[in-house]
Amino acid sequence: MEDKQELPIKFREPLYWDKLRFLYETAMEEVLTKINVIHKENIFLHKHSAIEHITYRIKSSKSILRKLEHQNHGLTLDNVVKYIHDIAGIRVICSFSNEIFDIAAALQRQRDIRVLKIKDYVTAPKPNGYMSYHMILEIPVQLLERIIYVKVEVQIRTIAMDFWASLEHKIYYKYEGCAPDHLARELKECADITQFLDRKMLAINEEFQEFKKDVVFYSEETYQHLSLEKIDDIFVSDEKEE
Ligand code: 0O2
Repeated sequence: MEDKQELPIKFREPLYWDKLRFLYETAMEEVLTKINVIHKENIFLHKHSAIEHITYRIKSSKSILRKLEHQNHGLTLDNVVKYIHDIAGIRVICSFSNEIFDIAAALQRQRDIRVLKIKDYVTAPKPNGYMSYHMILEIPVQLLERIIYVKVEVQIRTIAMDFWASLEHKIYYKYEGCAPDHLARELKECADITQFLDRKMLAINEEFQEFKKDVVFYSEETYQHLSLEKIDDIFVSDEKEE
């Protein structure tokens, strides 16, 4: 493995990191705008959005280099772009577990988004109990002279899943990955409780939705009666090719 001291001098130049940061930040903003549109349309239609809140960050150069080293890749700019998929990272926190898939599907339907990889730790949680839905997306960024495709990682999870993951991450960081066995077991127990809580909340919500059916803001009938969908038809529309 290359030593950090042997990094090509240009790679150590702060302007290279600034350029990368600009590209990833721009791509992240594009995806954030799309998520915001999904959020607002949901509020308009249902007076409720699946999205509780959103966090986002750009990975620091130190973390990028650590990850490359960990993956046994040479410390080059090409490898950063090729192998580090989460330089731009967005976390979408949902109310209920079923809504995770609604948001993922809404993003997948976007015409200009390419889905490179999906890791569904919601349907199949990790052995330690981690649950989250991960998508590596690629989004076009229109520069002055050309269009480039930049990767953005989107993690979608419930409040309960996020609570567990944040604390587990902190504990494992504290122990630098060498937490005693009984802690791993207890964390797994907490993950099971989290899963139980999500299921229970989902069941309560489903019962509530059934009860609320007749008083939704824009029921299917109201929507059709007022021909609100016709407003969309006034605009030029473009469907994603399958
Ligand atoms: P950090 O420091 O949080 O950014 P890939 O991206 O597919 O090449 P990777 O990164 O293993 O490989 O993908 P994966 O499994 O989708 O994990 C991506 C991120 O999810 C991790 O980033 C963590 O943030 C989070 N994650 C994955 N597994 C766990 C887990 O068991 N516990 C917690 N708390 N978070 C997890 P990083 O870069 O590993 O770490």
